[in-house]
Amino acid sequence: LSLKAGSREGSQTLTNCSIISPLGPIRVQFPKSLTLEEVIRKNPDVTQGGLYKPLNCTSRKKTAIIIPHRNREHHLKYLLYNLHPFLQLQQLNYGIYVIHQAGSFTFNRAKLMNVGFKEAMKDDDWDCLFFHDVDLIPEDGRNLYTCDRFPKHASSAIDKFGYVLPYGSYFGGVCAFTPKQYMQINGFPNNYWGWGGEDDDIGNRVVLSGMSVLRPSIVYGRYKMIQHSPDKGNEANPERWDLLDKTGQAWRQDGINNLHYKLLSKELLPLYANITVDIGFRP
Ligand code: BGN
Repeated sequence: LSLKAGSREGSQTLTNCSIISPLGPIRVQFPKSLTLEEVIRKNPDVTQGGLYKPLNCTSRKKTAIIIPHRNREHHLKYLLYNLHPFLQLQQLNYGIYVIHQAGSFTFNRAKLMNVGFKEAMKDDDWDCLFFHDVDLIPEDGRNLYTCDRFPKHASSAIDKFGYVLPYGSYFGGVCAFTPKQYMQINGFPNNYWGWGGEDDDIGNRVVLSGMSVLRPSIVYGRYKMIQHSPDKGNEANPERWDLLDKTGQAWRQDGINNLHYKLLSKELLPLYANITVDIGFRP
């Protein structure tokens, strides 16, 4: 269906987008000798900084994808290869941000997400932010990368966990917030250094701030995880149980309201905005 209200793009009047392409299961591919140049070539309508908007209609949805990253170029290439066409089929306005942690101090996934939120919101008033692990590839086009009434946990069925939730409150992998929902939970914690627990903390924040978690069905929320050995510099965090015990007291003090970082560079690459940041280290 096409809606009455059009918008002007140059001299052309465009109608609002409605999903016409049949969305469904996707055969995720990992071509052996894939190069980034090839991904660029396959996405001619993506502009500098990894931005895209539908050519023939006006999308009312604007989604930023935030990907925390360090030393996973190989995964990033396959994610971009699969994610760009996935988002284009959904006819979204979108932008992809890769937030790269500089240096070799312990990795901090949640703090990088906070940086991504801050930096993305400087560029545009995104309706929705998807916080996305670099090694997860969505397998069904009906897993819409748009926001809802409550925060969304999109990766409800990852192959590594047998395509079901590993436990009921699992909030890891891919999740989505409107800016308002993000501010309501005070963003993500800044003090989880290393692997584990930060996603549980974020899930707790959603509930503590009076919201619930929405999830796509396990038919739509399917993801393939790219196999990898544990990262150097992202060892399991021995403090995670203690931190998780304290989320109830800590979430209002630690989050987007006390975020400090040093922006080292922001480059608009053909497939994504590359943000390199010094986020410090575990005190
Ligand atoms: C959990 C981790 C999550 C991780 C999932 C799936 C913790 C906190 C202590 C209970 N949580 O156990 O961070 O995403 O496993 O791997 O370790």
